[in-house]
Amino acid sequence: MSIIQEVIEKIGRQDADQPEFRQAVKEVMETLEPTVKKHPEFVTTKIYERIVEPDRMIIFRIPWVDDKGEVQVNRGFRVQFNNAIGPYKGGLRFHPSVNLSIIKFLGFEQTFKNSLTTLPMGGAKGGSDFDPKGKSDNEVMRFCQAFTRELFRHIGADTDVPAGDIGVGQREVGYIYGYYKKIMNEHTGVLTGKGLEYGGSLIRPEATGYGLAYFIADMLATQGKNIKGKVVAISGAGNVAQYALEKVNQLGGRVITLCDSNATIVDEEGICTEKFAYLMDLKNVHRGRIKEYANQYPAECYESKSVWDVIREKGIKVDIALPCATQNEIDAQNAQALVNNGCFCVAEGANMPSTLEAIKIFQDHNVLYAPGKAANAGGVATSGLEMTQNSLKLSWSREEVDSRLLQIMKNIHRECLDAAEAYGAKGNYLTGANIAGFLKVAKAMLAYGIV
Ligand code: NDP
Ligand code: 2IT
Repeated sequence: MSIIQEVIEKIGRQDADQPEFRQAVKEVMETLEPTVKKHPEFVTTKIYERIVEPDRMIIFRIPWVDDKGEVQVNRGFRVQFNNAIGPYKGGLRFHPSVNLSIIKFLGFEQTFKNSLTTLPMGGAKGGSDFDPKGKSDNEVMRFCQAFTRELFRHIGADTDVPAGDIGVGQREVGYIYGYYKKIMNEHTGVLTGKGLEYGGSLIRPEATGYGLAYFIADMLATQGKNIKGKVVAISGAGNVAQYALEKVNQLGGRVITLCDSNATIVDEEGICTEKFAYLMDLKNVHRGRIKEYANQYPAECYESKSVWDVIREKGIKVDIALPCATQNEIDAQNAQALVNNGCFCVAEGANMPSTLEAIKIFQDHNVLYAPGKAANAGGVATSGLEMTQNSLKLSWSREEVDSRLLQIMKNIHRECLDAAEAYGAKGNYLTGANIAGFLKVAKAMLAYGIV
């Protein structure tokens, strides 16, 4: 049996109760097969076995007091996956579904993603099963402070730099950073995604969505196409979805869908300028639900259905699909429906939104398919730029950060294609992203010896 299959089987046995982590390991490891022959030194030093094992996993109790004076207890996580190429770096997720499997898969993916950005950042992820929905600002603040009371001892500007993810945006980063600053008495850039007044970077809020659109533009260009006039389906209605929508609009595409965990809206005319402003206000100021959009504008609203279910059931034609909500949102059935309806490009704003079976369908039908670790890397890359600005103790202009983001996305696109070609999988962005991300981390691990 190949070393790759041995590693997949070992994780299958060892982490049998961690389906998301096993899925991420299988997706990455299978594409690394061509590296085994070219790098016997990785086999003898057991790089493949070592890279699927996190450096450490921290799990802790978070007791806090709600507005009624009742004590609540949540579970906190920080998985420091790999710091071979730089300090641990990766977001925090607050969502009731959070468990060790999800945080491990995210930390594993982050390791390769961060490597692709070309910036010196290792991989980590953290979070809690805390549900921010329906909580008051004060409850969110007390929770964030309780979370930080344990997290603070594990992070640091040169050790581990958290940021946002699902359920963690600028409000939560502010509370966490403010409490860290208070107890440590230091103002270093220990979190990214901060507000502009206290060390945040311009373009960080926009970066994941903008970067995703820049990446698609480059993919389409390889086939002599562009975004202008294309019909685009976006899922989610949060940070990534919002700014992907804005940039696709700017590039001339027509976005017709959005969703949250309660409903999907379809607006065939396109969610353009004035509607975008309404959406930003609805989601970020009022923290409302996406179904309210359909009360404001002529749009269809489908309760309890994902964007991909609606596209399949209604036979809606889209050219480009951008899943920007959560893991495993596109299964085989919905992938097949996208292909049947003429979709020719799928780029992942979310982490691991396509199941392994869905990915196979995209690839078998020659869909331009970009995995999240390449297509959504603009967010963490701009976090890296925030860290640089914090170290330099200065702030770059919007134009400066945006042009660096654009260049990084172009580099990632090129790295994916070059690695895919060098390892016999021309045009395969998944194989290219995984191999390019892996090689840098593996070579650094090799240099350190057995540690
Ligand atoms: P937000 O919390 O801002 O938004 C998440 C959106 O997805 C919301 O509309 C939410 O709906 C929906 N959603 C979340 N979980 C589910 C679920 N289980 N079922 C249905 N809908 C769901 O998060 P982000 O936009 O930051 O993150 C979205 C995705 O992008 C995640 O996969 C994240 O890991 C990834 N990502 C984020 C980056 C960033 O910089 N923020 C960078 C790279 C990747 P509801 O409000 O109903 O929960
Ligand atoms: O998945 C991701 O890349 C993020 N949530 C962003 C992480 C970061 O450190 O900016």
